[in-house]
Amino acid sequence: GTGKFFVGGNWKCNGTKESITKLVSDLNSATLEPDVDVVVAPPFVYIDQVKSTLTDRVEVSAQNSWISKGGAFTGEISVEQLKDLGVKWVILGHSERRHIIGEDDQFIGKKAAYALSEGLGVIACIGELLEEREAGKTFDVCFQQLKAYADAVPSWDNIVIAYEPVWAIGTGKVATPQQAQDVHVAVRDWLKKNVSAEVASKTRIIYGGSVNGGNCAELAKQEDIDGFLVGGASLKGPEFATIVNSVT
Ligand code: G2H
Repeated sequence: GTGKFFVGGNWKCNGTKESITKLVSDLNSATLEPDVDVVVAPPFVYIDQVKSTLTDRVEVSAQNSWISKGGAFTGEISVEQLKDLGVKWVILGHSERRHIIGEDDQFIGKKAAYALSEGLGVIACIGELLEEREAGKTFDVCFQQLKAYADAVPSWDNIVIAYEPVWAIGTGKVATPQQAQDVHVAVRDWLKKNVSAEVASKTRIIYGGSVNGGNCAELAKQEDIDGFLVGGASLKGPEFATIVNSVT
């Protein structure tokens, strides 16, 4: 792998004050391999609760952020507000926001550029739909999504790429280690040709889509898998710790 292993827990739109109290307490008492960046992304409304109770060992991410400076944008959350709460990362371009909410490449690219300009790290998601995979368009789709980030951002220093095939998300149908590895290699190759050899070798490419305590070890062995973005299994503290500790 490339650089430090990175494991993010994307809690999505799940949890209550009570369940999050339990999850934080389980994370605080878990043994986490020291050489792994660990990040959790609670729903906005629980970020402050998590920040004030979770060990500093684990950084906090948002699941979205507004495209520019805050102001008259009803219902949005600004990067400045996230920073005020001690948030270090933001997940952008997640397939649920692309395909359910309707965010497009350009909008996502602008959000990424703004978040980076304000000092947040960006977990930049990409990934193909099942019909796109079946039509042999996996690489084309991923490259187009990558290009939108590349066209918008001035630097890749603070970006982690999350490859999440949409057919594997929340379905229990995980990509095989080889399927994931093949796309990760293609992504790295794209970065090399279109950004720079340095960015290609330094940027962490993590896998997401039905990662759990049972399948993480085989995936983690792949040369170009530098960590995971975990949804469902990140809601259980001990299982999330198992995934963190699958670093090889
Ligand atoms: C993919 C992943 C986390 P899950 O969306 O981003 O979710 O692990 O539930 O498939």
